[in-house]
Amino acid sequence: MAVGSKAALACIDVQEDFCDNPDGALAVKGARALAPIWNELLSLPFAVKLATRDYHPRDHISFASQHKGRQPFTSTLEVKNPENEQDAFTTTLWPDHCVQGTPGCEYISHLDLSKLTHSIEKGQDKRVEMYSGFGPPYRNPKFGMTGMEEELKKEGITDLFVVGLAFEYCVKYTAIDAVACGFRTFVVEDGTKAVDQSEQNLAAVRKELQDKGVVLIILDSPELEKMKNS
Ligand code: VGL
Ligand code: ZN
Repeated sequence: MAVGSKAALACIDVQEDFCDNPDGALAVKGARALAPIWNELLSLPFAVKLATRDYHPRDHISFASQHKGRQPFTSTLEVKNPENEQDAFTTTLWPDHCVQGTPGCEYISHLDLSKLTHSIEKGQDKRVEMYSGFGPPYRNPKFGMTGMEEELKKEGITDLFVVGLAFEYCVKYTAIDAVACGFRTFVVEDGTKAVDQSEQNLAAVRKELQDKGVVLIILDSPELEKMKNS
């Protein structure tokens, strides 16, 4: 790592409902098998090791069950900024998942929780969807940010390594926001899995990340080798 840099690890939504075998409500194929990789990363000397978790109320707007005649995975919905209805984005509707107080909302038991320095909850406001650990995509005005940016900046973090679930939703939007916050941002590809694992989707997500300034690496990339030897 460059002189003067300080690195953080962000494990995104490593929760029962997003893991398979046994399958959670929104299981991502191959997710649970990544636990050794997440734990290996958690054992490295990152200055901050944070996890985020999706933490929805029962009646969250992103649940297809809340909208008559809508289907999970295929129906979409326009979600507005509660403070400016012109500021809106269209998103996919989901099966009920990560409901506060249910087992599906818990971090998976394979994750070495004792290594975490921070845990950030997101998606508690039933009116808005947020994929990024930093907050919803609204900027006009900003609404419902989680405080993750402030936490990382308070610790003097310059570089952020992102892993977790799911690649094209919460991992992607967290990484894109991290670049916008000024962090050098890496997604460790063998530490993430997508909902749609078609080669076409993966290629499109990789391209979008690279276009936005995110660096794609793997566990054996030199960026992490330096962490391992520090
Ligand atoms: C996520 C869909 C709905 C994620 C969260 O963690 O990627 N995906 N809520
Ligand atoms: Zn969610």
